[in-house]
Amino acid sequence: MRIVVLAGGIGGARFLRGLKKAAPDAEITVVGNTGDDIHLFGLKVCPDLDTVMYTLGGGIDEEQGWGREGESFTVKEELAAYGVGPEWFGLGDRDFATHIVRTQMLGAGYPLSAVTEALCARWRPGVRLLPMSDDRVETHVAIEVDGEQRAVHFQEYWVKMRASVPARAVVPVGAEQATPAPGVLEAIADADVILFPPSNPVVSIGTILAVPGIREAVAAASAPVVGLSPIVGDAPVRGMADKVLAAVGVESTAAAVARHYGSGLVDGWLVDTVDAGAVADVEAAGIRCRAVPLMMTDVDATAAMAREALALAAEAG
Ligand code: GDP
Ligand code: FO1
Ligand code: CA
Repeated sequence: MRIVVLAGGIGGARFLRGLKKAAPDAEITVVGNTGDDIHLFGLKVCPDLDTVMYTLGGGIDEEQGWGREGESFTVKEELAAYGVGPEWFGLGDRDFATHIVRTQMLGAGYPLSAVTEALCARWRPGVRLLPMSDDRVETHVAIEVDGEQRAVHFQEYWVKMRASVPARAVVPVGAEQATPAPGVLEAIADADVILFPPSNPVVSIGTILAVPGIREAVAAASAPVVGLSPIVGDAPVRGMADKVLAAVGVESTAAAVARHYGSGLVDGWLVDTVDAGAVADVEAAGIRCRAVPLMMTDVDATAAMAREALALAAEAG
């Protein structure tokens, strides 16, 4: 079975670990978000691609959900000693090697998709990891500070500011000029099932869908599309999804996210059992809906979620 998953970072990566367990014989293609990418110290950092690669490759810092396990921060400390910032983004020594290899290959003319394939040759994530685009797309957040409007890079908004001020708008800069990476549209067209994991609907899945051609391809795909809500009990399980949903005028509920995607895009939607009251609302929007346990507490719990998503896809197919 060919499964295509549009994924961000931590939520998407953890879901993929369960999906691999639930469907060990499936060919899984991941279309990864690159809107979080940031250029630091002359290096290109791809947080969401790396989180998927490290998580599925067994190198992730499990408790944090991002970055390498067993990290040290000598390079970061030395950069700070030179007064070279920013200091608020935690790049570890092991992680730096990934960004050096990536930046070196990009500099030699390889597209991001080829770089990602090369890095995955080491990590062997067990899925085909494709960036959403080889072109540069960078998510910026419009905020208002002391009455003045400012745009900050998504990582600054989240990591430095902890999303402590309202987001007025979320802008995937460069998306309009970007084209899907090689293989992305073909994978979507050939898929038997397309899944939206419980990734951030705005800055992860929304950014992937903002690349011209991808939303259209998913909507036109013969495969059923099933999503899992990242919102449980009217709040994100972790992170700032509520803040960026508010920026796009979507309330932080499981049903509102389903409606935000729309029945033209998703055929099925899983909500957590605490949101069982939302099932009728989602079904009224023309989207099949089930309430099942949606907390990815361990791989087995996540595999159960993945099985539920595949079952709903089979029903909607
Ligand atoms: P990020 O790029 O690192 O933020 O990762 P993603 O965008 O892939 O996923 C972030 C989303 O995952 C957040 O909105 C969380 O609410 C959601 N999430 C994290 N853990 C869980 C979980 O156990 N269950 C569900 N349903 N959502 C989760
Ligand atoms: N997230 C943080 O909250 N603090 C950090 O210092 C941080 C550093 C970092 C370094 C490399 C990387 O690949 C990811 C990193 N993240 C960090 C996570 C990153 O902000 C992700 O984009 C988030 O998960 C939200 O998408
Ligand atoms: Ca991310």
